[in-house]
Amino acid sequence: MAHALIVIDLQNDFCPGGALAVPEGDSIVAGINDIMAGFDAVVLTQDWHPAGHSSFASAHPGRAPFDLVEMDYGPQVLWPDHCVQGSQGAEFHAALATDRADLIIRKGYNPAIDSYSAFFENDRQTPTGLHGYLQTRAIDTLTMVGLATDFCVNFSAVDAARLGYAVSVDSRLCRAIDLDGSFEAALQGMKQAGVTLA
Ligand code: VGL
Ligand code: ZN
Repeated sequence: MAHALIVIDLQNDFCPGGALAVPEGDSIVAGINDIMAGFDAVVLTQDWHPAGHSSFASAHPGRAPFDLVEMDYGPQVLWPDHCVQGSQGAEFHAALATDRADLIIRKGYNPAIDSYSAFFENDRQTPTGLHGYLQTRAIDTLTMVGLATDFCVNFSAVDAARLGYAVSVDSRLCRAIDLDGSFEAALQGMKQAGVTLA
């Protein structure tokens, strides 16, 4: 069986200077490039929102970025506008070795629902297609790295474990947003789901 590296959302808007910058988000790029050759497959995810996306605070009059709201599918943090389709902010960090990717999976393109996870939208049931891809390539083991530890990496890792993959998150090659204790909560949640934290 085979082992894939899943690189989550290493995009300009999540790096210093970007619209939703993760502290030191760019500091993991070189280390991620360095390990790519050791995997049977490399998958990149790309947060890819239409303008006016429902996860943007700007789409909710009277709301501010980082407010928590209740959507049909559950609680949702409202974010600054970020990773708008076709924008510079949605591009991968320029130093990321994107040529090595076998697959780039985009997520968050549905205007009405966010998608933190690489596997499911935030209703936790609408698939992105990644599971099918990995199954057809006989990949059963995943290492996850990227941004942000407490949101997209966390949701992706927990979903992967739930789907039956052996999952490890290399936290040296991840960085967190850390909103109201979200980093600690994510570490606990991943451990509980059976994710190995390196
Ligand atoms: C992310 C917030 C909004 C992430 C994406 O990549 O962790 N966080 N969209
Ligand atoms: Zn997003």
